[in-house]
Amino acid sequence: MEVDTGWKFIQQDAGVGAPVTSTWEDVTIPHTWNALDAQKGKAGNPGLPEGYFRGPCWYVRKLDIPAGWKGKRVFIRFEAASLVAKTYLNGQLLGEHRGAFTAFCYELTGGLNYGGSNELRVEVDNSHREDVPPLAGDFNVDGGIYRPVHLIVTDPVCITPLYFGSPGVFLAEKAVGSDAATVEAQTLVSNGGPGPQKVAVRTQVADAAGKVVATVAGDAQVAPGATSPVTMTFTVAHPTLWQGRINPYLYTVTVDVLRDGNVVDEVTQPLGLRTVAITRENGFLLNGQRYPIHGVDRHQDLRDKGWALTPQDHERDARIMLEMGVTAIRLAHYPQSEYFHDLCDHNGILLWNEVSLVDMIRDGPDFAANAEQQLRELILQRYNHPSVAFWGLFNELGNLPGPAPDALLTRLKSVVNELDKTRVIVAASDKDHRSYNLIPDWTCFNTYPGWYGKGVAQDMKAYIDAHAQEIGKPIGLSEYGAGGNPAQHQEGPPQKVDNKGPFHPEEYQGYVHEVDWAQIQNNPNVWGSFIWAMFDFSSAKRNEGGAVGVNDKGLVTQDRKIKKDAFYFYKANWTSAPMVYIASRRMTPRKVATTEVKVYSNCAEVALTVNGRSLGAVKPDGERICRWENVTLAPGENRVDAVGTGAGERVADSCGWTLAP
Ligand code: GCB
Repeated sequence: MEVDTGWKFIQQDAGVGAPVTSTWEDVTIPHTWNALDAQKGKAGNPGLPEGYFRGPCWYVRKLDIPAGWKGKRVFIRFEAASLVAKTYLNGQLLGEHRGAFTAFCYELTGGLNYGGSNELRVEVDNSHREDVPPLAGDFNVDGGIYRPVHLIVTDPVCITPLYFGSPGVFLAEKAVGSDAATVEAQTLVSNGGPGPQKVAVRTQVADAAGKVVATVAGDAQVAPGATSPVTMTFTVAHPTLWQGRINPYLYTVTVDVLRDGNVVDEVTQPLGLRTVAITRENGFLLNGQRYPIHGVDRHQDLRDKGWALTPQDHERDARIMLEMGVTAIRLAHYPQSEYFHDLCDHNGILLWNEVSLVDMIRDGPDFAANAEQQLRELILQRYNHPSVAFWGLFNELGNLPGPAPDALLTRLKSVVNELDKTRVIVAASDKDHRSYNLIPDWTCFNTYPGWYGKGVAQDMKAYIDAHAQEIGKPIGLSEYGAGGNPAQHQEGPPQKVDNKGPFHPEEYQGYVHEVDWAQIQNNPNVWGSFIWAMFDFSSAKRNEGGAVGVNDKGLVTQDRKIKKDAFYFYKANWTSAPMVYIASRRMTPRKVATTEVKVYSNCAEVALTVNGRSLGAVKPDGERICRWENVTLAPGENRVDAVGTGAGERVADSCGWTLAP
């Protein structure tokens, strides 16, 4: 049961006993108080040191609990609250959760007034904390209850929702092949009743058509107040594997808890049977076969909404990425929404999930304990999603001064190995020759040749080769890219721009991606790559490229309205349904009469006409680019038409350019 409506909110440190007056706002979850202020950046919020409000705020929700729930158990589960949340029921503290990105759950049963009104109050505080990662980063830490909240009502005997916020069911794939798949299902059964309980647990697996293909049962004697694991193994004969975007086939696992033969609780989880691995020789393997990682990085962020994304917002993001041919997403730099995981399960997109250790760590038991807690929550909460292929340990440690992270990373790696041996352990480094680069199984690197630093985009290959040599195996590229403002243009040959300056032309971004991709694709030293970034996102400290508070390296604008040229460059490279796209279509009016016309297309051939005059047909090159050099535009309006053909298909694109010398 969702309890997303009916909340009251106040952006001040009201305290647990404060009366809820008319100054409290009505809000709906998902909610953040930073949707608008953060995007004005520091320039627009000179009074706020970080460019947006970070501090304690309060939420209140009345809960009318029916008398008929007496004898049941009641839980409240928050999918996330940023950054630290203290939850009170009828004035009594239930607990404090530290960490902005993972779910937490409390039992309300004993403190409820049945047949009457109750009050839930949550203090949510997104102040910077030295003991809670992330300590830094090129993104905002929005405050609020920004993901759904659920009220869960169960029998005294139930599958516990209290174990690290997880579903209480863990499906571990032991062996997956075309003949059979063997899965170990562990269920945590909790007894909230006064006496010991003998329970049966039944696990049923249904295929995508709903047909039951495996059933197993187990039982347990659970002491009062205790939680017991019930483990059973099932086999699916001749399984249909989850094959990424080729065939994201999902089974459904239903776990029932029975008391005296009656089902008293049920949890349903997705099951996608697949293996993921990386090898030196063949790169990334899905089910033992080479599979392309056409990856992008994504923040949980949207213009005018900040982190408070609705299901429809997640669906639109997934649609845009599917359109471009994305096969993998790095969820940078923290765990993202459960619903987004469901979408990726269903659409066959692989996910990289990372714990939010960004730029630096701190010494001390509190910081380490919290990092470990966030990692355990991440893994246990996302365990059953077939889309999850990678666990990430950090991003760009060493950017800010701090203690050496080796000991902490070694501890976190052992936590991953303890909980899950079926995914690949990765991390994103931007530092050379650090001992900790060798801690993840497959270290990846963030690099921006042609954007940051002195070099040019053509340096990518040398960078890849040097880093593959450093770690002694192929690398992943966890980030690469350039800024691009689709309202700014650069006529003539591409020229490097000042990354901190006000001019980030769309053309230069497209050029960097063309040159980068030429060096990445088919490079045996790269097992996978991720573009920084799929969407522009809020970063209050930035003021560049003609925008305040935005990182503009997205291939799509922060409001999702404009797909920049570079988006179509990848669409041409990563998809096969015929498409054709005229680059620089927004570059109008123009001053220079003689220009190159550039078209991105996956067709066999593209024909160009300008003002009705044919300029001939061209076959796309190795990066799916067609070029017509030295095209002369007429003064005033010009009409440009590109027609792609091949395999009996015909697709067209056109645009208008005004020459106004
Ligand atoms: C990086 C960081 C990422 C930044 C990006 C950038 O290397 O990992 O958080 O947003 O570069 O745009 O500078």
